[in-house]
Amino acid sequence: MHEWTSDFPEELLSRLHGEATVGVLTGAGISAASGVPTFRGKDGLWKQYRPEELATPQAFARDPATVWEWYGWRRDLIREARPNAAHHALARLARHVRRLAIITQNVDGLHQRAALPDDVEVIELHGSIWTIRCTQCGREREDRSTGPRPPTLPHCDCGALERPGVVWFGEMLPNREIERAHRVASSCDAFLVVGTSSVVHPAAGLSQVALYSRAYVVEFNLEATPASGHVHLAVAGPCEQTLPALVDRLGQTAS
Ligand code: BV8
Ligand code: ZN
Repeated sequence: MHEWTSDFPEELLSRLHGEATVGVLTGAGISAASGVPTFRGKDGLWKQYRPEELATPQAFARDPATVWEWYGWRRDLIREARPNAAHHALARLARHVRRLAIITQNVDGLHQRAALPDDVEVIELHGSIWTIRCTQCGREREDRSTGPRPPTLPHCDCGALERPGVVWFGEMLPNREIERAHRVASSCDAFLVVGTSSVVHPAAGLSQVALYSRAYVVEFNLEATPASGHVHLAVAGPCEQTLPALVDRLGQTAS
């Protein structure tokens, strides 16, 4: 069902036509070239912690200061980061097709900073690092400051401790976002899976939703993942190179 390739077969190019609806699922690999560490790559560690140990409600209940310190460290990295050629390639791809929707597991907001056309929908499955949520009353607020710094932790007007407005392991994804993501995956002509290890559910299940809904599914990654076995095509290489190459190729066929 798939072969690693460095070229783009007609079957893919023909699916990315002017009337096509395209869904894209992105993961940490699309922001790697912007200097934002991936979760499971070699640079995925922070101090002696693995993300899975920090991105949980239990870790926050046990040691909110350490979890806030990790998010403050990531905020600083992300604030300095710029969208890379992969983010910009998706913005360019939107101009070749009728509708493009981006479903991202990333909380860095880099897609929205890549000059996307207004009609491109970005669905943040796991929330945003710039949102802060009250642990009691649930009030959410945008906060782009240098972030709470231990030992002073943010508290809501109601007096309760505030947490990062993201989805942690063991937590349900927001209904609205997962329903919108399912709608995109089940109604698109082509579904691109970019820079994700496809191990975290329910996001990782979206490529199969697309497949069962007869979309042409393409994976862009450096290496094989659990999704590789069921995609139509796997494009090997750094997505900051392969995605721009795909859009350049579309430009050639369009002219
Ligand atoms: C849920 C927080 C219902 C925000 C994240 C047992 C108990 C409890 C739950 C579970 C369980 N078993 C399974 C589960 C479900 C669990 C899960 O899937 N666990 C996995 C690890 C087995 N899922 C959940 O808990 C979800 N909620 O299911 O609720 C429920 C409730 C209770 C009990 C059961 C079920 C919530 C999942 C959300 C977790 N929050 N982030 C934050 O701080 O960021 S997930 C975290 O992983 C990030 O969001 C990240 O985006 C996501 C996925 O990782 P990737 O994005 O794929 O990044 P990764 O580093 O893994 O891979 C990078 C890839 O890019 C690699 O493939 C690499 O090769 C590639 N790459 C690198 N550079 C490039 C590149 N590719 C191309 N070009 C490059 N240049
Ligand atoms: Zn509150």
